[in-house]
Order: sequence, then structure tokens, then C-alpha cells
Amino acid sequence: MPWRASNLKTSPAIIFGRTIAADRRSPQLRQRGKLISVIQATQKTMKKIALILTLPLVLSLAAVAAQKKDASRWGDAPPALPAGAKMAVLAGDPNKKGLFTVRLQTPAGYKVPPHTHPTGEHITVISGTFYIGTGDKFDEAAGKELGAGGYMVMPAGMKHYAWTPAEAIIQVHGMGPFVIKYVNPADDPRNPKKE
Ligand SMILES: [Cu+2]
Repeated sequence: MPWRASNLKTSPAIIFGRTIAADRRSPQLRQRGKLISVIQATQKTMKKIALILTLPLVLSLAAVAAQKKDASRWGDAPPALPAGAKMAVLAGDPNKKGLFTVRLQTPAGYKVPPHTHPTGEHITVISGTFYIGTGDKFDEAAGKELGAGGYMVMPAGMKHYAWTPAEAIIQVHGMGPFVIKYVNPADDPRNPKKE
């Protein structure tokens, strides 16, 4: 039977036996035996590579599925935040004790006046540009710019404010309950406006 790569579905022991037999015959056949071993090793490597290449695809499909799931969760942001933003709860419950993750979609020109949280606020920018500053006065000149992928943590009790000149999506995670206390109560959208 001629030596072909397609004959390699035999067990390694048989391949080994054939290689020894080939060694007794001629240097040409010995070379073929070596070549078979190389092909066999290459096939194993190719299978591993195929598996490694397939894994990110599987993971990215899982990510797409997760994103589609998120889209159905978008609703109006809670009344503690200025009107116009949308919120999606990804994990946990920001109103309850424990770890939560939410995403906020802010419209162009959105501003959150100076406020504090009793727990640390972890911010990750998903898309767009997000600006955040510390202190008790809203000052765009003192803000820090965060682009997509940017991350920062606002420690508990730290006075800060934020804004987005254009539409943006930010992710907020931390320990619930997530409470917003405005430095100036007049800035709290839950308080009725006095004329
Ligand atoms: Cu905040």
C-alpha cells in the first residue's frame, strides 16, 4: 500500500511499526517514515490552531447575544438623574444591597450637577466622550475627558459632576444601593422646582 497522508488514521503504534520496517528497507522509505511523523505532528498542531481560532468567534457571538439582551433592558433613567438619559441594568439591582452594573445612555448636552454617593462609583466609558470633574461647583474647565474604554473610580463621598457634549454610553458599577445626593438640593430633579 502506498504511503499517503490519508493512511494516517491508524494508531501511532502501527505508524511506528511501519517506520521501523521502512528503516530496514531503504533510505528512501526511511525518509517517508520521517515525513509521516512530521505530517502527523502538523495535523495535531493544525487541529489545535483551528480550536484557538474558533474560540474568539464563539466568545464574540456570546457577546452579541448579550448585547441584544441588553437592548431590551433600556428604560428611562431613575428620577434621581436629570431627565433625558436611558438606563439598562446589566447585573444586580442598584436599589438593593450588593454589586450592581448599569449602563447609562446620555443625550448630547447632558449634565449631572455636583453630587456625592455613599459608595464608590466605578465608571467605564463604552462609547462617546464623557467628562467628569471633582468639587462642589460645575466647572467644565476643570473636567477630565474620558474616551471609549476610559475608566475611573469616584470614591464614596467625593463631590463630583459630569457631562457629555454628545451622546455617550457609560457603564457604572459598584455596591448598591446606589444613592445620589446633590450638593445643592435645588439641582435634585426629584425636588419640585420653585419659581
Ligand atoms: Cu456620580
